[in-house]
Amino acid sequence: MTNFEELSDWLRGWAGVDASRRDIADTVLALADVGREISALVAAGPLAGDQSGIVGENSDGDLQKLLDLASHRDVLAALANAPVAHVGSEEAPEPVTLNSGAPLAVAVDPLDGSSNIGVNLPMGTIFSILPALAAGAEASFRQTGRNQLAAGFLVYGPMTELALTVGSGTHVFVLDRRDETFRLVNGAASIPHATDEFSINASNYRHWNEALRAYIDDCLAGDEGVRTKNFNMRWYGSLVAEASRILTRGGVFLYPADQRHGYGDGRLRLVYEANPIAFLVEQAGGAASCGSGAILDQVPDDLHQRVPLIFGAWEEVERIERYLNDPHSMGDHAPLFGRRGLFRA
Ligand code: AFP
Repeated sequence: MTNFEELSDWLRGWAGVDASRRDIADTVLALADVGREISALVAAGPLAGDQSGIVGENSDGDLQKLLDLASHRDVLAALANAPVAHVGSEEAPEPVTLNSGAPLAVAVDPLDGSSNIGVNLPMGTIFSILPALAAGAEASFRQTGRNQLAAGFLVYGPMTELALTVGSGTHVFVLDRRDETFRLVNGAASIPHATDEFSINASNYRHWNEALRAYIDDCLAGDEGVRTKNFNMRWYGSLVAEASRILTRGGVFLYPADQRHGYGDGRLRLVYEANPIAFLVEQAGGAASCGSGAILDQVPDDLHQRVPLIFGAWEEVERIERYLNDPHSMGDHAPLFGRRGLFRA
């Protein structure tokens, strides 16, 4: 007999007799159920057919793969039976209305990390639960991240993991394959305030601004440079896998704005990627910034808008903000411009 509390019991204990909390609990359970299904599909790989076939483009020009659309379809089907009025999905140009008058709106990336399909690397599903506004779907997805009632992500990796916050800390559950139930393994995820591990796609180095290059240069210089300590680097190509690692052992993640066409606000989307991650991270004692302010304070003007995303150890996030906004405050630096980075000839 296991002593790890089941997700359904934990949610029931949190919700009690509060009708609004029960609506949130029912919605989280619906998402956990569909996560279980997507996890099985991902785990089957080519045995479930060609999941990586390109079938179209989403509104942002990202290629859509069969598994992207299957996940989107399954999430909509699951939420149709939950107290959810509107769904804002990465895979649909406009919000989808499911149950008019229902109390909740859900923003979702049905399959994050789809560039990892077919190569046995982690993927996931990210969700943000908001109050549905009487003004309708568009308005419901233009609320700041501070209005989120709950947020979470599933990681389809060696473990199928659910990270969840309902505003009282960040909780981590793992799918027990013996009885297909999610069980609580960490009731209070906590991100250390300092770190020596950063996560960035270094192949974009030449596209970053000088301040960001300076920050990464200083990390790479290790104990021979101004940071006086060595750093490690990780990049999984999957936001949820990076976020899971940072919730577990700390670190800092950066997907900054860069000079490539279409990347002026980075790659990640504010409403259904950055906001839920930021809620989970802040609830775990970390910080999440767009480079000039808290992610959760950003006011969306479009469901699919992008935002630069820096999150994790709050001391490191604050340092990166100083590089970006007050580089001369970094004191013991040669002028940022003309610095020689390890990546430059
Ligand atoms: P995909 O879902 O299109 O693979 O994008 C995943 C993602 O949004 C995020 O999960 C990763 O951290 C990031 O993109 C990877 O971006 P790069 O492919 O530019 O490294």
